[in-house]
Amino acid sequence: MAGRTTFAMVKPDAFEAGKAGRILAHIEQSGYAILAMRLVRLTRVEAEAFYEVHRGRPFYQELVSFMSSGRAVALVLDKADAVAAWRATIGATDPAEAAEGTIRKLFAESKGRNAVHGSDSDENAVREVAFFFPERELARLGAESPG
Ligand code: IDP
Ligand code: MG
Repeated sequence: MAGRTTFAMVKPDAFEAGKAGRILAHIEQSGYAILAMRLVRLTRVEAEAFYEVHRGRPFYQELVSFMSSGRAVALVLDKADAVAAWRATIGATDPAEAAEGTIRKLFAESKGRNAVHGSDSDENAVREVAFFFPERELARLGAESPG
C-alpha cells in the first residue's frame, strides 16, 4: 500500500529567487501537512550522496553544483498516497512540459533549475527523509519515521 509520507525540497533556484513562501503556501493549500521542515545548505559531497542514483548521468555534475550552490528547504510532507500525489503537484521535470497549475510550471526556470524535488518511490522517500532528519527530531516533531 502507498504510504502517507514523502520528501520534498525547495531547491536553491527557488529559494534564492524568493519563491519559498509562495511554494510553501501552495503546499499547504494543496492539502499536505508539513511534518518537518529545515533550511539547509548542502555541501558538494552531500549533494553527491543525495543524488547518488544519478551518478554517471550527463547532468550529474551540473545537478550537484546547482544543489550545493545555495540555501534550500527540506520538507517531510503527509498526504494520502503522498509520493504520487506530490509528483502530480510538482509536475514534469522540465517546466516546459509540466501541466498548468503545477509548482514547476508556476515557479521553475528550466529542466535543471526546476524549483522543487520530490521522491519517486516510498523506498526513496524513506531514504531521503532519513538523509535530512534524524529519527529523534522527527519524533520530537510528532512525525513518525516513514517505512
Ligand atoms: P525529477 O526531479 O523530476 O525526479 P530526475 O530525472 O530524478 O527528475 O532528475 C533529478 C534532477 O536532476 C531534476 O529535478 C533536475 O534538477 C536535474 N536534471 C534532470 N535532467 C536534467 C537535464 O537533462 N539537464 C539538467 N538537469 C537535469
Ligand atoms: Mg527523481
